[in-house]
Amino acid sequence: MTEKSEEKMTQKYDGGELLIEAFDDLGVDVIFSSPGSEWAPAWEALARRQAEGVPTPRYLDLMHETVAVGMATGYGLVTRRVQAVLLHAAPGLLQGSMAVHGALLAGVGMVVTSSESLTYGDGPGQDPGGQWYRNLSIVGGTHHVAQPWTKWSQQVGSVSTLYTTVKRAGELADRQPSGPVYLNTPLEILLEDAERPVRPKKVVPRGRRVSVPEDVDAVARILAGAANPVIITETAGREKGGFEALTALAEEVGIAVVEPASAVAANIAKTSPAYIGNDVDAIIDAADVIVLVNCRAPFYPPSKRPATATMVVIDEIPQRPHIVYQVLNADHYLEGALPETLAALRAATLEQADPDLIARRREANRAAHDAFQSQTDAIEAKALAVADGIDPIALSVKLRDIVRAEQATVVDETITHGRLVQRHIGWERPDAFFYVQGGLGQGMAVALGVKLAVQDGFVLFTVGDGAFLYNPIVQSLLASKDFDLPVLIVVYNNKKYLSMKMNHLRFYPQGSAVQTQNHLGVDLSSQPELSAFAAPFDMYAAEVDDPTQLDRVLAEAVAAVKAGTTAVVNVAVTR
Ligand SMILES: Cc1ncc(C[n+]2csc(CCOP(=O)(O)OP(=O)(O)O)c2C)c(N)n1
Ligand SMILES: [Mg+2]
Repeated sequence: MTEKSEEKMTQKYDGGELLIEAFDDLGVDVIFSSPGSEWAPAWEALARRQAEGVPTPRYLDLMHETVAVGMATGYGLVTRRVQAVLLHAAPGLLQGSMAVHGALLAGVGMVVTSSESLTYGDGPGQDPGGQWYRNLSIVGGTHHVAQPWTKWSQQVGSVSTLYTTVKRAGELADRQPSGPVYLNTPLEILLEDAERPVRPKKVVPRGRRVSVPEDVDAVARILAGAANPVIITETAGREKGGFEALTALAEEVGIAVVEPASAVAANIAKTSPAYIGNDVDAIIDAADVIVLVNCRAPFYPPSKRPATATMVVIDEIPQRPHIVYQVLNADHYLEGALPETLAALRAATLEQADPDLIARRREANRAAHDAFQSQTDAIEAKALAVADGIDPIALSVKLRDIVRAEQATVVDETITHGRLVQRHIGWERPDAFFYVQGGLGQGMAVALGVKLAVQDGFVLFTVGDGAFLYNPIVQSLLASKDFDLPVLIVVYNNKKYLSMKMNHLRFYPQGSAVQTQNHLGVDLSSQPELSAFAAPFDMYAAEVDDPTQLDRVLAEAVAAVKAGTTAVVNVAVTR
């Protein structure tokens, strides 16, 4: 035992020290915080460590809970490590709850913490402050509030169990399906002296699971004999190595890949000859084997199912506990870790399959890929020819050029333009695309968290005008400035909540709203110039509605971002 660890073990810690120690031992390297009065013990511990030069997680003060949680989500999406978030009591937790729910949907592991008082000033220890008595408490405790939208939620019982509970919470968050857990860390416990010495121990990586060979062989036999097998995937690329393993399986074994509009991650390159498009309905009855790879919700309505295809489900946790209703109709399950399972399946199928059949399937997939690509090219040519205004497809094509040139990562929070972003900006690399899951208004923060993770990498954030206005814009731009996180923000601005209008028209195609041209819940024409939010932060700002100016504006914006400042480009799109 080194002298240093000896000293560590006998030092008197308080709860704040234990919390930071536990985060450190979980491998947390950034603490995302939206401050509250419970965090003095954590700040003390951090300040002491910083003063003494002890390696310590980086601490970020963010000015809004959505920014703190959203950045943790973005950072976790790229690093695939458990994140730590400090919020304030019940109110801060409630403010951050939408983003925590977003992290639950996105499967990002994080330990979210905030406090409750235990004594309200009538205890023997330090006075927690009257605000806990008068303002902050919530009946049932904060951990009950967080329970429905976290993976696990608990109160820390005592200072003696704090360190281990925080580590356990992190390990729980990291297990599949990974997601946010919540810990109520009462202020009195954070303030309490820790009499017992800590025995610090780093958390080791989780163990991997594999499917047993018999299960893999059964599916390999089916794939080896299939005439027209198709993979549908939403999040294969969310697992480390998933993109590469899916690509190898699909291309080498001759399985077509469909990424539906519900895909939220880059799973296979849009240029892969195995990629045949986004239309599930087009293949559902023609395929003889459908392989769902990390695909929570393949068909809509859920009861829809293929006419004859055998359904294989490959997913470490196919039945996602946070989803209320889920229909998979599986004939076979493979539930090992994704990359390992796909690799084993590829090897086993290649061993059994007739090479001529595989060659024919690969040829057919390439032809389907080329046909989809020609369609895409034709759609783009038409959009680029529009002269009176900027078609959103034309904008997406220009952004694709930037993404390719800069090897950019795209964070997308568009709604009606989401399909266009996926099809026409697209992606070629693992982790090159993340759709923001859950409620609107987190995207800027997620993009900043992604930027924090990719460091010198280029980040493009695409967003509708409505979604942009849901974001804590000021607080997000401030975080961008404070922590030197330049991103390119492009608003697809149609001056409305177009999606709300489309929903209304679906239910009431000939209703009063149509007849009187009175569409409530839609109009955003009173919005201020959105790029003007950049001005107080000395960031690049531009508004553009003229297609002949778009290239210039985007080039200037890219140059600004590369020179270190965020750019807000507000593009008036035709629809
Ligand atoms: C927090 C939150 N509130 C409300 C909604 C409902 N909602 C979904 S899409 C949308 C409009 C988005 O507008 P915009 O970003 O301009 O996209 P467009 O519909 O114009 O494509 C709204 C209000 C939501 N998803 N999240
Ligand atoms: Mg809009």
